[in-house]
Amino acid sequence: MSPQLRSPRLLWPLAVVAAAILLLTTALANPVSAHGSVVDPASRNYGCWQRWGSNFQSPQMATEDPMCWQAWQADPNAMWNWNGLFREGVAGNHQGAIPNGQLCSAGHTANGRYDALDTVGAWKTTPASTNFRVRLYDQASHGADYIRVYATRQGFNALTEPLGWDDLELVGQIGNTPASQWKSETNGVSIEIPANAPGRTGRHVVYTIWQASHLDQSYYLCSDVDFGGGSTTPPPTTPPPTTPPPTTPPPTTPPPTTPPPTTPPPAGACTATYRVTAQWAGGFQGDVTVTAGGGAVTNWSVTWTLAGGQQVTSAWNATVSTSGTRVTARNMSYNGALGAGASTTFGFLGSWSGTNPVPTLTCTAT
Ligand SMILES: [Cu+2]
Repeated sequence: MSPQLRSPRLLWPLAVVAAAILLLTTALANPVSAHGSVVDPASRNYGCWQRWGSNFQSPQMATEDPMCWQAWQADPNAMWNWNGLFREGVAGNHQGAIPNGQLCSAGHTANGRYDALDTVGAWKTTPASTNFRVRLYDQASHGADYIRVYATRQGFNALTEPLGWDDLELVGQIGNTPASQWKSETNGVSIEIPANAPGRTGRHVVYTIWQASHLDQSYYLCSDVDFGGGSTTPPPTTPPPTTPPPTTPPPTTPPPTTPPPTTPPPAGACTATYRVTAQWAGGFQGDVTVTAGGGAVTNWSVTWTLAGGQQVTSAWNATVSTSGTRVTARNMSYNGALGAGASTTFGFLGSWSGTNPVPTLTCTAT
């Protein structure tokens, strides 16, 4: 994934050649280290690298892509190191660590290498539907403790306003997802996070926080999108959310387990409890805790019936299939075996409309 570096033309003025050699030297002295970024919709610096990495000497960058140009002028390493935009030791307090107006540089991380990504202006956008997916590419196979996707509120003007925390609404998230569950790539892994940002049209910023499962490493990625593509797509019929999305993070402590039934279940049996951990207009996150009964189990499955038009859109720590309104969740290879009384939890994202009742679960074990 290293950029194609082209040799400078012989007829170029000496100063341009010297500058190009300086850039080449800088690039070679700072090999791209293995981390990651949001590649679709492309983060600001990944997008610049994608469009200009193989053509970084072209003076056309200044006129065709002025935001990339100013960032390139400020520090070419912001693009060469498109995968290094992270902080360490934030301990989950993202808003405390990153001041308003500095969200795209992760609060001037890496000695200011990415500061120019905070510049307000006409960054190139990726056309997107308001029901979209964020693709995160992780070259280091860190996996995630969680990934949260935010979008700016309708009315926010990304061409004139610095991005602040109060401009953002949570529009998608996933929980703990080890790299083994991500899609394998030639160099690392990738994952798609479903997101739903109804009621938006035109230019917006999608902000992704990736809490990597590696030290306390958190990544902050700004992607510029054009919802509806600014074209003939009719405005969405879904009304904007009337309830604010949850601001509390999903709990990091396991949910309480159900009290043991008064008659101990037979060996090999299991029970399951269901909890909605977060809910917003049109979407929710759920956790299901599976607990083995009086004997060890080697595999389990949990079934329930969807009421009120719910859908399961993605899951982690279980394989979930839906047939009609019937949902079946089966263990992964690594969490099927449970000792007597032991528990494991899987999670999922769903959509809902009308009501979102808690279903009755059936747990089966072998
Ligand atoms: Cu890393």
